[in-house]
Amino acid sequence: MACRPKLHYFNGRGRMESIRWLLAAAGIEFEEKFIESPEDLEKLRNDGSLMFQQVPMVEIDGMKLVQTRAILNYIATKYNLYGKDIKERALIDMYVEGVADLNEMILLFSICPPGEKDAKLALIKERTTKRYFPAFEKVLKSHGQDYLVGNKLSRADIHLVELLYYVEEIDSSLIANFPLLKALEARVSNLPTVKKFLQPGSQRKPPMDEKSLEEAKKIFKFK
Ligand SMILES: N[C@@H](CCC(=O)N[C@@H](CS)C(=O)NCC(=O)O)C(=O)O
Repeated sequence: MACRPKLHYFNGRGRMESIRWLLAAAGIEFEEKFIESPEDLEKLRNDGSLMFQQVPMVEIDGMKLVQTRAILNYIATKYNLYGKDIKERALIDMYVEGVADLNEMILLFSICPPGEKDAKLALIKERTTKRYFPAFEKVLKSHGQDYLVGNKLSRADIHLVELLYYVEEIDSSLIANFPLLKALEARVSNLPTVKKFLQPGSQRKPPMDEKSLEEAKKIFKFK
């Protein structure tokens, strides 16, 4: 039996959470080795395990993969969540990059100084309702199918649904005018693998609180 992938990161969402979502949705069990101190991170660096001295790092199929996008690309390809041909793949890439842009804004919002929060939040809300949600709603409306690409679950649906949960944590009313996104969220959330991941006690991580922000600052040395 193949070894389970081993995820190296701190015990919080950050850049690893999309990897956790993708593996979970693919029905792949994974182990986590949490970085709990600057020394833990230094040890991985000194071992030569981190090509660019950064995490996320995932041990999978005898490799130590770094760079979030590379890791996601590998998992999506391996578990057949990346379209059936290059055209589908191009669409999936385009949608995934759009999701990643808004996701990055939300990630940075969770770690930004209190004085910048209001402006960042206003921009997130504006971009969500005026740019990203209308674009994805339009895709679903244009073909009337159950999933974004090829009428088949792909990484694009999984990353988008992960994002929908984050946006709803910020303000659940933001999705109100996007019924097809709501339906996609329900459909993907009901897949047995995703349903399991959404249960309490899974490896899904909660929103960043003060304590985990302090922990992340200490480990990754940002202010
Ligand atoms: N482009 C990289 C960025 C990784 C990154 O910024 N990792 C942070 C933690 S979330 C880190 O390791 N920071 C320590 C450092 O850069 O020295 C990726 O997507 O994996």
